[in-house]
Amino acid sequence: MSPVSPVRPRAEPAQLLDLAVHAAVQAGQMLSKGRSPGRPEVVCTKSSPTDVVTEMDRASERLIIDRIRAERAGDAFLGEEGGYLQPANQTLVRWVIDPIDGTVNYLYGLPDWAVSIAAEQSGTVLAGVVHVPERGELFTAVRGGGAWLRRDTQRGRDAEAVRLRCAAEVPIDQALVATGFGYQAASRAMQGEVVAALLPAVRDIRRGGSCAVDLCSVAAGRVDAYYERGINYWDRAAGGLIAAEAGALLGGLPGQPPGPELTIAAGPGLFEELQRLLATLSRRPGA
Ligand code: LIP
Repeated sequence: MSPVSPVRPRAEPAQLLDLAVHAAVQAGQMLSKGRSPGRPEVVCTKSSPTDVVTEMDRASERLIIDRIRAERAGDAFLGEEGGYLQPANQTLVRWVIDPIDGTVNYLYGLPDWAVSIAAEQSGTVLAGVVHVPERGELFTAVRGGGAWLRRDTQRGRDAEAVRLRCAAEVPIDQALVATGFGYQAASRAMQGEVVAALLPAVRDIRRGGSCAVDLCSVAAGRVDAYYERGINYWDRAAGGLIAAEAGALLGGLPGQPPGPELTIAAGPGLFEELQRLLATLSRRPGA
């Protein structure tokens, strides 16, 4: 007879968020202070020669995992840089970590990079934080509790949290749409064709360089929508919850959840129109 796995109680989302915030702020301080005046050393590349890993990506992921394990030894981790302990049991809490989302911005000294940490259980993200140290911004959400922004976190001040609401019912021709591009030349060529076809239909396009920051920008109404192909789960796990808790709809191709094929986030009204348009554009020959 196979052993029956013990039923674990549902983890407390507010406590998970608290731990995620502490780990993210600590990692953000290390990344900001530890950044050398020149460019950080690239230790290896992944999907293409421009898809880099710096020593700081690895140090950040190590710090976050060690910080969380010190309090929750039995949890599982999925980290962009190879974080370990895949769950044997779906009811474990799993931490989904992008130690630097927007690594190329970090490499060049541009401010839009983030530490992104989500906590999920049984496949549902319960809590998420996206910390943007160079802007002193901390975006947080727990499922069902709304999305929030606190500023000046780096300076240790307990700034008041502001509740976020995404823009709703924006007509597509008025929409400011953020997007991003993958690291492989062939997928960039396709992404270029899609964006060229979309550009005349919208207000304008933005390419910030971090999926996590883009999703928080949707949450804060700083852009009206975000879409991208080729996004990994660690890029969007925390930002996706924050956007959803701010009222955004998230999805992929029509009828699909967000995934590597397509990730879209936008307020009601715009989401449906953008999804239809992107589905048509990605069916075109060559796209
Ligand atoms: C990056 C994303 C960015 C996207 C890149 C890449 P990384 O993540 O956040 O928006 O366009 O393809 O996935 O590599 O900096 O963690």
